[in-house]
Order: sequence, then structure tokens, then C-alpha cells
Amino acid sequence: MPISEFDRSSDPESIASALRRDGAAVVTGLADVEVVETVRTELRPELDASGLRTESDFNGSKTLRISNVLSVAPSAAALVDHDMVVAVADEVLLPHCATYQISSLTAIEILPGEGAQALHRDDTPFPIDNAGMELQIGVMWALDDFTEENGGTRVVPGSHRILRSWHLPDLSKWEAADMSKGSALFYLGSMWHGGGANRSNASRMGLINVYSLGWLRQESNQYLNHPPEIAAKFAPRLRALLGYTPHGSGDDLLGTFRGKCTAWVDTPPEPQWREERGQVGTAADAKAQSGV
Ligand SMILES: O=C(O)CCC(=O)C(=O)O
Repeated sequence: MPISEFDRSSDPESIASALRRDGAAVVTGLADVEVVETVRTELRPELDASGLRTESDFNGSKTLRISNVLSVAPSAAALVDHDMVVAVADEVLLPHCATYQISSLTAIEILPGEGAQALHRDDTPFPIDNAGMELQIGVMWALDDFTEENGGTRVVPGSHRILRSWHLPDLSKWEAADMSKGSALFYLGSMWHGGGANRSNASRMGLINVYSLGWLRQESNQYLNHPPEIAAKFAPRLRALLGYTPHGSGDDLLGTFRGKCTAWVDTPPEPQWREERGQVGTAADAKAQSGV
């Protein structure tokens, strides 16, 4: 089953429907080419300096990865906090949480000669298996043209429908995301996917952002990857996405500062950050978006 394609003028509801049906969808030409080029340039020194620190059987030995993406590449904010991404994530995640967050943020450069990564699900760390409740949505931005030959992300369409406690899907039925630089592959956290083998003679760079329900622990600690002095430079919604906001306000209140009931009012860690109402998924946001 080929991966459905949309473009930057498509409506987020249609993309979310394709995701619910197939588990993955590509949106072509979503990022401006200048943004992509700037992000690539900003990522380069850190990828070269520390990209191999994550070397492992799973991550590969010819793949560079870094997680402090926004600390070294501030221009990537335009991708992480992209309106289309947030609109699709709203559709998929907000039915199940008060506000959602970034679970992991990783720049990945697959070098020539790297083998295929094991197919996997991003939801694996969470021991929950609830049909109809998606825990995460991933967005892989192509910072190079992605092809099957250079390691374009492989996905197994339909594999999100098989609960983990049931049978394994047929993982031989994968499709490689074939997409031009600046396009984005959206996929559900329940979807089986993985990096492809790079059989070309050029590297393949991508930026993968995973957004999760706000009541789950982040896979990669965004407060350490992007400490307050870095987060202070970002827009309120991006700070909220990094987790610098509590989840909910009533019985669902989580992420308070100093652990006191009364302290959440002036958290976190700058009082005005909360006043700016940067959270995604709040009533205030919904009102602002609808223009009412
Ligand atoms: O690099 C890719 O295309 C996918 C990487 C991935 O899924 C992962 O590392 O979890």
C-alpha cells in the first residue's frame, strides 16, 4: 500500500484521517527551502562533533544523531513548532490529553554504507495498549531528498492497527518514504517503521520530532536538552511543547514546580511563561484559533 501524499495546502483533518487509516502520510514541500538549508548548516558542527556518541546496534555505527537540536539549530523551531504539524497533532493527541509535548527530537544523518535499522514502534516504552488511543505522533522532516536507495524512512502501512499484545504484523510489507527535501513524513507512534539502508554514495539527513500525550514521560528529557536559558529564546508555544508548562489544571494537573499545590500558579520556571498561555490544547488556545 503506497503512502498517501498531501501538500502544504491540504487540510489537517484529511491528513489525520489518512494517519488513522494507514498509520503514515507524506506532506510534500511543507518547509521552505531556505529554512531547511539553514537548519542543515546549523546542525552540521554538532553532528560532526558528537553524532557518533549514540552508536549502538539499534542506532547504527554509520549514523550520526543528536538530541539537543534546538540548542544548536534554533532555526529548527520553524519545523518543530510548524502550524501544520501542531494542527495534525491536535487532531490525533488532544482527544486524550489536556496538552501534549515533545517526547524526542533527533537529527539523524545516515551515512553511505549504513545497514537498515530494525523496524520498531516509538510507543514501545509505554506499557499501554488501548485501541483507539494514540500515544504519540512522529514527524520526520526530510533535510535531504529521501529515496529508498539512500535510507528513506521505512514504514509498514496498516501496522498501527495491530495491538502489541496481539500478533506481529507482517514486517516484510514495508514502503520507503520517497520524498523531496522539505517534505515531512507523519506517522503514528503505534506504526512500525525504521531507517533504511543507505546504498547511495551520499548521506541522508532528517529531523525526527515525536509528540506525545502530556501525561506520559518524555522519551528524551527536553529540560536537559533545552534548559531554561535556551528555552527562554523560544516562542511560548514551542516552550510549552518542550514541556515548560503543566498538563491540565484540575484533576489532570501534572508537572507542578516544587511539588506544592499552590506553587503551580507561578510555575515553570518564569511566572510570565504561564501567563502567555503558550500551552497547546488549552481552552484559551482553541478560542484564539477559532477567532471567537
Ligand atoms: O532515520 C530514520 O529514518 C528513522 C529513525 C528512527 O525511526 C529511530 O531512530 O527511531
